[in-house]
Amino acid sequence: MTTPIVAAPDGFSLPDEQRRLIKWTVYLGFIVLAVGVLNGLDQALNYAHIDIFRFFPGMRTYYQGLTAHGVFNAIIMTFAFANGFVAMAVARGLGMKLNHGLLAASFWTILVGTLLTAGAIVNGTASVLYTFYPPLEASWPFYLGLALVVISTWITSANLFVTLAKFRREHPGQRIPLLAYMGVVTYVFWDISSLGIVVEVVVFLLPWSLGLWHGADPLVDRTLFWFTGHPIVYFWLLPIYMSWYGMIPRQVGGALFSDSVVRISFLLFLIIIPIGFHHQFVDPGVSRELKYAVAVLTFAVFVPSLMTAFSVMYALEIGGRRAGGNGLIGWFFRIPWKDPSVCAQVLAMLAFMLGGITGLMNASYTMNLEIHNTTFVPGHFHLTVGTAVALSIMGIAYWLVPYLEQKELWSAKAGLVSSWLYFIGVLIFARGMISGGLAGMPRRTAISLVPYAEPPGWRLAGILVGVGGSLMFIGAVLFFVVIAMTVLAGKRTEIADIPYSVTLVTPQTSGWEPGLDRLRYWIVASVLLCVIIYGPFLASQFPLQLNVPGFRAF
Ligand code: HAS
Ligand code: CU
Repeated sequence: MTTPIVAAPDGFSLPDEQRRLIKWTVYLGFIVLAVGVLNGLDQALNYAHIDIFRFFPGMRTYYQGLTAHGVFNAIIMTFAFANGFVAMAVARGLGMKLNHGLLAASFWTILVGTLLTAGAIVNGTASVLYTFYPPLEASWPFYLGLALVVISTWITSANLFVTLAKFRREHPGQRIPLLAYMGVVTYVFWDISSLGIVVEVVVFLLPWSLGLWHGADPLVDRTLFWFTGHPIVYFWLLPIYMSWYGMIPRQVGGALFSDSVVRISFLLFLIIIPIGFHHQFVDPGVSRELKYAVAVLTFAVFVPSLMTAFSVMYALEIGGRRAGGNGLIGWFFRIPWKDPSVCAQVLAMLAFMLGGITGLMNASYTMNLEIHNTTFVPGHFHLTVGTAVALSIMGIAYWLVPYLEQKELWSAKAGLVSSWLYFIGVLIFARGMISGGLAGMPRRTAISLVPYAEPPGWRLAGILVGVGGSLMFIGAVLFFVVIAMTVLAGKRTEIADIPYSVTLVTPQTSGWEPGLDRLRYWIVASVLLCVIIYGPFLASQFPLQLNVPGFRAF
């Protein structure tokens, strides 16, 4: 028997004014993405020794461009997309409208935050990159803006919790529908994860930029940053998993084989938050034992992604076989490749397999010593956030924008060309970044300006990065054309519902499985592990050394 994973399987639509707010939240993400992507072209060409920085306002130097690229794409776009998409999916999953005041508050907060942060980057007072490590110092609007961007996600969380509480009151004894479950766990996970960066920015960096502290404590600030900076990557990823689990099976005519596997995978992400130290393997001042414990936990967080890989692959296989595909891999060619939404997301999954493998390499301590701070790392993360996430968001947009606008997609063909260009581009780009990194090419460096003879391997790597990055850029531009034309010139149509998956096995209401929905126990487990890993380290840092003066390099 197949069971829908939504509470209102026969259709539910959000009130128009809520749909409008969700639309503008998502569009804010797309606008920011467009600026970020433009700032990606200059970065990629830099590796091929082509310097276009001087031609564009807002990216006059390498570091200004890199800050814009990282902050806009990786922080603001992803958060805006999550605030809109996840809220919409939770509402749909529960079959209930959201709290309107909170939805509006979240939108305005992220809008003001974006304007403040963008203003500081564009006027050149915040070229501190997306990790903003002190003692590099930015002007206060940068930090305040980022704080507001994070607060907008907390407001969205509040909205999800209020709506879920109402659902539980009205449907006592029922399991949380899977689509809503994934969204709520994503935000609970993020609420805990974001505490590090909030303390760093609100307690230390913002007052410091206003002259209230006289210096910064770089190790403590870096540690707080990576407390959040690691799990942030799953806050980017989990909304995409919602689509891969909760929507893609439906879009390919398949089904999810297990409801519980999905919930367990999300709970594993929720529990394994405190592994940010794997970004600090080379930091002095962090003990060997702590680094070892975190390396082991990092391998553990590989598991829920492997579970996802197998579940989603099986869902694709069911769809492909139902469409007449057979043999070991014949089904793979029978999924609807002509649907740009499916095509983009399956290509994103393929890229993510390589992203996952490179992640495992990063996590291995001895390998990390080899590749840390080299271009290997951007090679890894353009396969993960840069493709698994970004290309999936483009794929989702191919049905989401038509749904939000009630208009037909402008050109499916252009969407397909865009997806393939982006995918082929990232493979070339990442090949360049990864081989360059293995040859010692540093990341975050204006390679086009290095005054010494390049070591072997750098030249070819740089050219591949330039060529691959340009293809990704062209693919992304085509995506924006499709979306803009859909909004401006799409034919009116009526799209009643979003795609949502069915599961082969009904969610159980007895036995151990309902325990997966008792979120408070899992939250306690998650917080406990954070305290065990971070508590002793942070306690050992007192009294804090707030004495390193800030400086502006660019
Ligand atoms: Fe990472 C650095 C380890 C995942 C993003 N990572 C970064 C940075 C970013 C980033 C942005 O341990 C740089 C930060 C900076 O600026 O310094 N990462 C990992 C590990 C994983 C991982 C172990 N990373 C991600 C994801 C990201 C992301 C996801 C963004 C969304 N990463 C590290 C480490 C560093 C690091 C170290 C520090 C490096 C350093 O020294 O600086 C794992 O979670 C990955 C698990 C993934 C998988 C893949 C599953 C595949 C799926 C697709 C299935 C395909 C299908 C189609 C279904 C196990 C789900 C198939 C069909 C067929 C027919 C085949
Ligand atoms: Cu990490």
